[in-house]
Amino acid sequence: MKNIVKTRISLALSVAALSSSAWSQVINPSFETGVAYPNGPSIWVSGTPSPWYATSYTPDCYDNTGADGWGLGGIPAYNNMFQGMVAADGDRFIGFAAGAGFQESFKETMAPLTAGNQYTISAQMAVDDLGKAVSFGGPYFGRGEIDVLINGSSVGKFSQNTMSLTWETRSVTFVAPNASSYDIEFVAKPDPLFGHPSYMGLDDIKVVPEPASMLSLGLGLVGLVAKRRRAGRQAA
Ligand SMILES: [Ca+2]
Repeated sequence: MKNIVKTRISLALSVAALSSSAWSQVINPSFETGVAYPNGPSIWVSGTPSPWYATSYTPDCYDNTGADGWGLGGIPAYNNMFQGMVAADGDRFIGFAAGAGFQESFKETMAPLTAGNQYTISAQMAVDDLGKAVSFGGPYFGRGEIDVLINGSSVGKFSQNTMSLTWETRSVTFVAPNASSYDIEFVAKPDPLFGHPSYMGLDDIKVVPEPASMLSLGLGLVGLVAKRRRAGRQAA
């Protein structure tokens, strides 16, 4: 009897965890933990806190507190890029750019996915299109896109922002391939209409199973409980 109560409680907890919006396979999804700049903010080194790492050029870390990243004043060398931009979640976000001949990008290895299940990748995306940083690949007056890659293959793009300096939710859906591990990577792309250099912000990244996949996970748990119950009866 005790075991049945226990499994009922654990089932309830598991279902609660699955349905929570906090459920995500991404590690450090909002860039809030880890060291961004061991030697202080610099435009010459990547500001991606672990386990994130740059795969092309040097994405920038913004930290509204100014403790470890570019503060609310923005990046001085970039004419105060993202000045006054408050992180979508917590204190930090990443800014990265695409221009003539370069597309900044960064990546991490996520927690394992279930091959064949459908997942949604969502994030908060912003753009500083005020024409800054002429000397550093600018002027950035485009509204770019962000290419989303799983294990090196594009699974879709976060479409360009409709407003300046405003967080907007973007998402793409994909089916997890057969693999022993899963990398997620974001690649900055220039404005798709005009090719203008673009500098985007990204924060609050989530990779969550689609409801159909969650249902099959839930049914799996119910089956497990039934099995445990039968095993319990036989033992008793
Ligand atoms: Ca954040």
